[in-house]
Amino acid sequence: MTGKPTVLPLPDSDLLFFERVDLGRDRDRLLQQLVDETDWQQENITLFGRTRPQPRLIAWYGDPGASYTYSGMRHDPRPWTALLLDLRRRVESMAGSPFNSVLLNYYRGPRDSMGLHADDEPELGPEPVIASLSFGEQRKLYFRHRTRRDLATFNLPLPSGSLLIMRGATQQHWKHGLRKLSRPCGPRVNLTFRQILDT
Ligand SMILES: O=C(O)CCC(=O)C(=O)O
Ligand SMILES: [Mn+2]
Repeated sequence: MTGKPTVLPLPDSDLLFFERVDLGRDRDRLLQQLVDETDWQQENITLFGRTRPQPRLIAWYGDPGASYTYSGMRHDPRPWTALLLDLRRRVESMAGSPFNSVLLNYYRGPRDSMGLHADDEPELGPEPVIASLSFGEQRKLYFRHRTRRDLATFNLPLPSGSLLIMRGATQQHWKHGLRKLSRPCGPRVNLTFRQILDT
């Protein structure tokens, strides 16, 4: 059974956290299935004029037309698989919000990571609801306020089977990221369900 969500105590945010959600099947099998069946892509990232492979693999799935522009490139989604449709339906009912796309991130080991960013692309609208489902290795998402230096960095461990819902003005005030680790760790897959507007 999915328990009650916790409201995370971060000023200028609206964050709901389910420590463990009921997905109707085993989390380890879901991780393996997502690793095996997803059409993973290796994208590049350009920072300070240097281009290198992103330190993770990604994949986009969604409704036709729910395309997304980042790093100046338009990405068209792959059609939903049966598994992703099933996860979407469950996540929509827990978040109380519809989603027309999902970004999957595959962190293969300790050196895979995501830089500090906000999900504030114009196609998500000013107050997006983003539902983030994690499987595999527990890693910490860290949050940093964009302007208030008096607020400490907030670290949120994301266990396998947890669901974090980011809503309201969260993206306007906070950035988040996932650091590399200096110890060995297993694989992790994260899915962020999103609603792309004006498709
Ligand atoms: O892997 C995570 O938990 C974070 C993913 C994320 O922030 C994103 O896909 O925008
Ligand atoms: Mn994000």
